[in-house]
Amino acid sequence: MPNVTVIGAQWGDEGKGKIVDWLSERADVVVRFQGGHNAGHTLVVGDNVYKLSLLPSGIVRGTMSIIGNGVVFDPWHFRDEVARISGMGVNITPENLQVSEQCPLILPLHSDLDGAREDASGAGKIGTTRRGIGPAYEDKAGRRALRVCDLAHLDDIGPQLDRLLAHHNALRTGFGMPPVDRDELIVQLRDIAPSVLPFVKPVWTTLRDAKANRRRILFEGAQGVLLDVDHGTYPFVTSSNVVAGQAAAGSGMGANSTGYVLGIVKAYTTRVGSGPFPTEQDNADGEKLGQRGHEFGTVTGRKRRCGWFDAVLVRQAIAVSGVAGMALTKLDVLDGFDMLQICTGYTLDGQPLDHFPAHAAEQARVVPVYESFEGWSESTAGARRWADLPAQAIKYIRRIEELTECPVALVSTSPQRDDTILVR
Ligand code: 2SA
Ligand code: MG
Repeated sequence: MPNVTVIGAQWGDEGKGKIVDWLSERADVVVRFQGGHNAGHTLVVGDNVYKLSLLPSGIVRGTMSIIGNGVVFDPWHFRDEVARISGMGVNITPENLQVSEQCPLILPLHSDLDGAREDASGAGKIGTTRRGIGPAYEDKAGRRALRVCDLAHLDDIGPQLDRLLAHHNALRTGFGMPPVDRDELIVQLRDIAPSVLPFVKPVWTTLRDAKANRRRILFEGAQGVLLDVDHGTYPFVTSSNVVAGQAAAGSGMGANSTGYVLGIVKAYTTRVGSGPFPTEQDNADGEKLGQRGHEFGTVTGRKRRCGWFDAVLVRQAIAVSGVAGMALTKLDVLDGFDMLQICTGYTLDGQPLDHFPAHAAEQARVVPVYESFEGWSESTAGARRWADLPAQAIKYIRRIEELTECPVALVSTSPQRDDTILVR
């Protein structure tokens, strides 16, 4: 296996955790390169269900796991997630988990601001996870952020902290929140630093050495391309680049190191949070997809919106992210539907449109053009061979390949990792 970059090609929750787990058996290093503890990756290993938000999925198998510089890092969440997953019997040590010195820290003031903004936005709210992701990335770009390396230099933190608090206290006043207690924040940072520092490394050197030794590196994306801050349904997006190109910048490797790009694609569509969703089914079909697919947020428990497969959106996500092959997940959720629909194009104000427009108001106005498919009554759950799939399911998959102009490399038929069909 060469290096592989795994990204979500829809709005997240495509089942990346399972696929990364499946691939991590063949990898020597697993790296997260964007997002933070807003991600929710579920891994089912035998009877155990592991829910990861910040830790790379490789950790469950003991594979060397790296949190790259592109991740925004909440040290308290880190401590708690390490404790929770360790408590399930997973061995987590500085030998198998490393955190970049360069990650911006998510502080309590970031989640305060995330929540206050959402509450103040009324109908215009983004529907964030309220975990401070956006505000932390803003401070990184604004050159105000505290970073993981600052935890080792808390005596010298004054000027950077002053710059950060000058900005936040002004905002907090505007949102009716009290100013940050500077001394208390320093106490909190002193308290948490020992839980993080043993894991902190210049991770780019680990990756450089891994490359020199021809180790296989797996880059684990979070969220999905339609939530990318540039290519997604702006402003209803997350605050990082989610596309495969970010794997290089967010880990400290060259663009020539990120390898084969595998796009994870759910056999239908879901979205959590606000924003346009052309194929949404706010009806019995949507309910059935949600129930059969257990479509609730891993992190927040929020009910996900559900709808038909949108080939226009996936084709676009594949193009902007350079996806070489797809892993099609949750096919079994479609078992037993009489009819299935695939969106093959849109109309906008009566005119045909072959792509998703950039403008939010136009995104909200596009009308899907559907192609109908007869469903299948057989169960595909747990199928492990292409030959075990019903003819109608194969037809559905082949049509998705045609419409998205991308081959299906893997099909996933249950959350269990071995229920995976290698197509080619
Ligand atoms: P944020 O918190 O600033 O990143 O939110 C901005 C938008 O990004 C969406 N978003 C997500 N969408 C799907 N899954 C995500 N992770 C968790 C999961 C979510 C959960 O895997 O289940 O548990 O609710 C995720 N993270 C961010 C978010 O809904 C906003 O639309
Ligand atoms: Mg998820």
